[in-house]
Amino acid sequence: MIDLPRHNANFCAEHLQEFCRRQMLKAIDDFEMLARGDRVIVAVSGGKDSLAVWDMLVEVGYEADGLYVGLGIGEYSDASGGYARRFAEGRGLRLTTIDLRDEYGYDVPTAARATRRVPCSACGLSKRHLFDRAARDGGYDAVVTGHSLDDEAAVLFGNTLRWDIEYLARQLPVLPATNGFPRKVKPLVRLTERETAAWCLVRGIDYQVEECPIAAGNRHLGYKEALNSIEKRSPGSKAAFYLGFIDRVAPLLAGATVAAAGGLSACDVCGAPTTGTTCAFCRLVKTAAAHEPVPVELVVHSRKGR
Ligand code: Q46
Ligand code: ZN
Repeated sequence: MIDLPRHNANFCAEHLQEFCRRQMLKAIDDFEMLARGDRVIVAVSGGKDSLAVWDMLVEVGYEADGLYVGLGIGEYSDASGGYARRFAEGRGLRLTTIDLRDEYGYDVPTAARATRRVPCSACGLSKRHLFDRAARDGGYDAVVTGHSLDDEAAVLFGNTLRWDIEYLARQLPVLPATNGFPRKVKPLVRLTERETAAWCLVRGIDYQVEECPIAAGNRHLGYKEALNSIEKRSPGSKAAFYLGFIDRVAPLLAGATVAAAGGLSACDVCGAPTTGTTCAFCRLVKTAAAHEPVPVELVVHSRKGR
């Protein structure tokens, strides 16, 4: 039996699966994420959320392939790739792996140091670019990510604390395809991490339990903890906060994003759409690949020292 206080219910394994599937399908329908027959590529990290969304999509009949990006974050990345591979092999699913060090000559700690970006910014830029490109090259209809209700509520909390209207306006569960960028969808926004962990448990999915060492102590985790303590006292708060925002506030912000620049052209190195001559990813690769490798410990320690 799995206890889900926000629904005031206990679920057996079978009902838990039915509940998770229903929540995912409701999100897909309500937010018009996918049409029947869409082919999707899932951004797989080896953690519970991305493996759960891949499993659920396949289970309800979508053609879903996976893409894992080896970020070079020490043992964490080595282990994460193993979980992704074993999951795909065990279920006969197609997983593509791109290793940043092998294919582009850098890793996330080195990119962070070389470009003086915070590691998550170098990491996010790399992943976004590679997922977008895989979707374009493979003719996929959408990129799927495993963002859960906890993730989205935590990001919303941070954006609200800063009243960052630009980010708030773009914090949607589905971003339509524009200017050569693929559609991006988050089918798990109605499910909590606890629920996706329960899904993995009942489905026999082994996943990376460790957090990325670079995330330790960051603001995002702090927001999650704050929301968890609110949720503990008032079950259902997280869903009310996030889904209420999407339902009632996001439509009011619809005009608040700076319209995507009209003048996009093809990157002179990789051909991806960009506002400049060379896209941000190709500029990052050039700088990071020329830098001597930086061990992850150096990046983690220097962040903690701040
Ligand atoms: S962005 Fe940052 Fe994550 Fe990349 S460096 Fe680790 S915590 S893995 S989703
Ligand atoms: Zn480029």
